[in-house]
Amino acid sequence: PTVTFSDDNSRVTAVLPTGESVEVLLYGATVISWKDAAGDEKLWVSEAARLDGSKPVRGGIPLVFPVFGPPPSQAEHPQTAGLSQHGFARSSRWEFLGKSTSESLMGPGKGATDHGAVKLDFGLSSGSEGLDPQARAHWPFKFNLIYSVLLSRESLTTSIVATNDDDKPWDCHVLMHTYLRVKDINKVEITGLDKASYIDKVDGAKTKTEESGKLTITGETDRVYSPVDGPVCVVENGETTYSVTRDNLSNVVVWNPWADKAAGMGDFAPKDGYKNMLCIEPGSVSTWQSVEAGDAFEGAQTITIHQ
Ligand code: TA6
Repeated sequence: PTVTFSDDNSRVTAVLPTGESVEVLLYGATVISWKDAAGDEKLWVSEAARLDGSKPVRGGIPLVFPVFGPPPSQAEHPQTAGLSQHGFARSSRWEFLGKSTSESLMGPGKGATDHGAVKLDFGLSSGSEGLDPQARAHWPFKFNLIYSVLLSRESLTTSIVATNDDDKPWDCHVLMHTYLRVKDINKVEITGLDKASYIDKVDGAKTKTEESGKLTITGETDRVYSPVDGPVCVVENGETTYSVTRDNLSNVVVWNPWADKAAGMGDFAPKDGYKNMLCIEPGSVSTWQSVEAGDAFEGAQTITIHQ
């Protein structure tokens, strides 16, 4: 595998010998591209996405920490009330900590057979000079985040270790806000959510149960599922194109803004782009994860592509 930095040091790209690639913006440690061996892009990034650090990226895989959604009120959750929507991880400049290739990942000698896998590590801590000022001002806890992006021939794994370096506990949400690229949202079904309960944020945040084994997207959809374990799959035209598995992340958010909300987002382009994207967002967001001093919260997703 080769790992290269852009001229302006804003992003790092890894390419496997068989052609698969991943590109990560240091701003937010945001994965902004993931291509298969044929060069087909698997993620959706808005054509109007800011990639200059002026605002979180509209697309790819923004990382949500320590709060999911709009900040709670001071009364509800004083710890995170002052933060902006989805927290500061996606709007901070992370450090590139290094790469490891398949030998070190899979054990000696295996790299040759599996045509390589490469893991990129990124770090952000309370002492980072790239930390979004909102964090220091509104979330004055000592923490250390390590975010890893592991590219293999048929999958992408993103994982986070959030360590509490303070002398008191703190709470967090963690979520990987993944924009998957789809050919036509009207031909998509999502499986693996049957019987799962969910909060329907488009319908008064009511708690409902997913009855059908196959969820279709026919309008604005914004649901926080608490599914059982097992993969959540995106099926297009009857063929599974993605399967998403989670490690220690109890929720899956399914979001598509549809036409009106897409029209209202300045950085969402083209406006009919909602037909080509579907957010499947593994996370732990329905309850606060309380991390004791010295402890860590760990969570990961693996997205497997099916040719
Ligand atoms: O993905 C679920 C969600 O919380 C939606 O409610 C919508 O707000 C989306 O995230 C995008 O949020 P953003 O802050 O990136 O515009």
